[in-house]
Amino acid sequence: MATVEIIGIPQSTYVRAVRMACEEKRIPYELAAVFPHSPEVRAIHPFGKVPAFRHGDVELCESRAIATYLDGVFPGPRLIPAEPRLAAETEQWISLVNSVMDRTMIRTYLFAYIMPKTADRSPDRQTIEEVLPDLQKQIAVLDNAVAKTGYLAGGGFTFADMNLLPILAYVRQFPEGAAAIAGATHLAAYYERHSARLSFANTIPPPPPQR
Ligand SMILES: N[C@@H](CCC(=O)N[C@@H](CS)C(=O)NCC(=O)O)C(=O)O
Repeated sequence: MATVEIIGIPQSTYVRAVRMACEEKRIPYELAAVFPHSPEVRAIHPFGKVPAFRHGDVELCESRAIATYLDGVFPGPRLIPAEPRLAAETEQWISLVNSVMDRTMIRTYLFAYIMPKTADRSPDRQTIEEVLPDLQKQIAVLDNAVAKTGYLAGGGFTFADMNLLPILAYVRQFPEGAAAIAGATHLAAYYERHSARLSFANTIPPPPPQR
């Protein structure tokens, strides 16, 4: 069978989610660690975002679409459950995380530390202070979401969890994020439990890239 290729830097949370999906389904894959907007990525993603994906003559972009393909083509545990309610709950949490929480936690909070726009490149304290109320509110929402079963959707590990865990891994590396997660007891337990999974351990990213 053709090789599965995941194209994009391993520091990307979306790349890591797709790698975790392959690991969970035991799909061998090759990682091409290239930056967004590089020619290899632009050839597949119209806006140059990572991950891009290739499997034989199938080229795809967008992590959620890639997960659908992996579920359809490869055996192993389902990333998005077939049962309608669980499928919808999985979609719901992927959508909420990608449309709201990614912006707060990664594009704003994390980037204020690792890619600050300050003149001396020190952490952007103003942005960090401004985003904190949203960050804390969203952590509380997630805490509530995992309180009952220990998963975002139903009682099993789905692509919704694979999509969230790489984000939490970054948030907890910085003091305000670490404090927010530590104070959210269900979410803290969720992170501790699922970060022990092989799919998570095998995809730990290297330090942020220097461009
Ligand atoms: N909706 C996309 C989002 C992908 C995305 O935003 N990737 C980031 C890296 S984490 C990226 O390529 N950013 C570069 C840019 O937006 O120009 C997906 O689910 O794959």
